[in-house]
Amino acid sequence: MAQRISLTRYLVEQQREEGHIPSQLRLLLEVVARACKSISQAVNKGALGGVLGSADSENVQGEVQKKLDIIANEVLIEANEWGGHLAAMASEEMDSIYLVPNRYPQGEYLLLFDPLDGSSNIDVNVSIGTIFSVLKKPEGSPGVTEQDFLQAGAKQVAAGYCVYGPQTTLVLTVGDGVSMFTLDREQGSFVLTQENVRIPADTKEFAINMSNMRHWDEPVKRYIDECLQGKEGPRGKDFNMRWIASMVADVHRILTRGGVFMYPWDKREPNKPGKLRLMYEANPMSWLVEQAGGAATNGRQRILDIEPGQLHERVSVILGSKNEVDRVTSYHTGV
Ligand code: P6P
Repeated sequence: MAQRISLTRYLVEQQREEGHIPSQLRLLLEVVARACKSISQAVNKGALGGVLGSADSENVQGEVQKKLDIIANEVLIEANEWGGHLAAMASEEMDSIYLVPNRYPQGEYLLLFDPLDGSSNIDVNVSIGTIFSVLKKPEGSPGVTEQDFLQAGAKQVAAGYCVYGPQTTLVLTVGDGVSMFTLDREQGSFVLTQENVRIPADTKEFAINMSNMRHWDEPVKRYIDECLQGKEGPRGKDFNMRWIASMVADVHRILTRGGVFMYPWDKREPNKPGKLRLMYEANPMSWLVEQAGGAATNGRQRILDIEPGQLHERVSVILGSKNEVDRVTSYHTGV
């Protein structure tokens, strides 16, 4: 049987051999992984754990929070605040940034996360996940403010997600490709199950919420219409559609077998660039996709080049198989 490589060993070897991961970052990633294990256990209890259903509260997005949203957020805060590797955290579930309390040592990293993405699926037992992004605290800034978090996605030093599905799988990049680790529940450890993940440049599978079709702008309507015409149409091939309504699960499928995922701007909220959040959904997922040979744009520009103006700002997302993303982008830009 092939030797099992744990997440810890993988990160130590990345640190030692590749010099990609300073020890503080390695420690941070191990803490995040342990927090994801705890979240996985809470998710897997479901109704038995009394964690289903909604809390009677709303988050900064104005969305009703599920009990598990709050639990997952608390698990990530409590796991990460004392380790000495972080200066502050930001979460989809918190209006403002969370400064590491003075009683703990301050570190040089900033951690951003969507603690439980896809929470509309929690109560119906469909895969959900945690998305995280790591930035470096800007040099010289004495304290930490929200402004320190407003860095383009290209500045990330680590990004990943943990999908809570039939398996619990941690997917990670530190800028040297994408690796996947499956949770061995008996051992309680994440085990390396795939390295150098690659997304095929072409695909026959698109992921979009078709019920919004009448609200899309023309380039998206053109692209999807051509897919729907199948082999008789201009694409000359039939397409399949998937929509799990859980970004982590949809992106995991794309990293595993290719495809294109789209949550584009639509005229329901004309003043919002899109539904998904830039800092802790689109940026980490876009870096993972690019590190696996795919592409990610907002229809017009590379998502990782977008200079953020606000912590919770939204963005239109088109990501996945490079040739398909390039096509959709060309329909927007005419290039
Ligand atoms: P809709 C989940 O709420 C989420 O933020 C993403 O995970 C998912 O891709 C999208 O929203 C689903 O949105 O409008 O199809 O329910």
